[in-house]
Amino acid sequence: KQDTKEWFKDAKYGMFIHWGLYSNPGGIWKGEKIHTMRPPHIAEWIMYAAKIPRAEYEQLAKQFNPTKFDAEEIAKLAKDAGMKYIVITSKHHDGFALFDSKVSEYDIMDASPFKRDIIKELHAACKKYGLEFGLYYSHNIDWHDASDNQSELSAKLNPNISEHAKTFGSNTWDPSPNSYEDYLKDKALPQVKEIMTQYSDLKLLWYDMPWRMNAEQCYDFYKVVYDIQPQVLVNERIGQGFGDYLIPSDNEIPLAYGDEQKPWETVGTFNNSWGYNSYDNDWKSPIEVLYWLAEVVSRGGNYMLNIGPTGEGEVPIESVKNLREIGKWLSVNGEA
Ligand code: FUL
Repeated sequence: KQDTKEWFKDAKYGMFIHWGLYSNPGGIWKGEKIHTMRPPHIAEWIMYAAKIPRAEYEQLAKQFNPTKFDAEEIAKLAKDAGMKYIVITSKHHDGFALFDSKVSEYDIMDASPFKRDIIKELHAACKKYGLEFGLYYSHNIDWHDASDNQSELSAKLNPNISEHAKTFGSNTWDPSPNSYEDYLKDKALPQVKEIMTQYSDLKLLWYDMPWRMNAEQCYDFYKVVYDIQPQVLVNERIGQGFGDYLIPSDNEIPLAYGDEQKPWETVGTFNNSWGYNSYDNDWKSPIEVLYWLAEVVSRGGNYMLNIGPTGEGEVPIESVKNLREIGKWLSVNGEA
């Protein structure tokens, strides 16, 4: 992994993409702005925040037809912005896969009218534009298939745990009937195996929200990556200390962080949401983004800035405009 670490330390600036079924409602459910766990409201948590039953949320797949999606345009946008890599949500907490999965029918090929492997197209576009590629995969939280994410178990381990901490992030309103262990064995691990096998030369695997996972479970997610693509760096959010690189909290510039062995990366939103939020116009200006980039990079980290395409596959115009400005500035004033 040493070579990938060297590459990563030099890369400094990347693009994060949150895109999925939640991009269609864009933060609004049945006419109401949905408030997630803390304001400002992150639109990719809509299923959780509005407690949408699984069968009802599944209907969004039938409407997911992002015909304006153009992988090359996105890769070129990242390239022109001075970015060196892209990481996209192959599956977020809602459980829907943007890639061709044989393990689950809840994926872009079987459940949506779009029937184009988004990950494959973006992977190819990144290769074309000389960008490196990585994938986000929500291994623990899966509101569609992961039962209740071990909330009973965590209560047993820690009887004093608050109700909020016990269930936070779990589907308690309409949990899948299978067990959490079955979900890991039959969906999550096999899907990670699929993405590792289907997309070659990956650089990064971005896990998330490992709460309540034990060491054995986390180790399995490290191993499945290492066995197929040993060069891939796995992020800290795999859980239980198995990560190859560290991630501070979302949108955080840490004071002292990382070391020789473990580089780090701050992930940041362009407005306040990761997934497209139709009513959040609080966009970071080019100057603000450059401030974040300089603060993070001067402390030795990488900055991965997020875009959230709409349900139609368009990148919000403010992100496009600001990224282009930033790219111009970087090309004149030296790279990050
Ligand atoms: C968080 C997730 O819960 C958010 O939805 C988002 O993916 C962010 C990058 O990580 O912990």
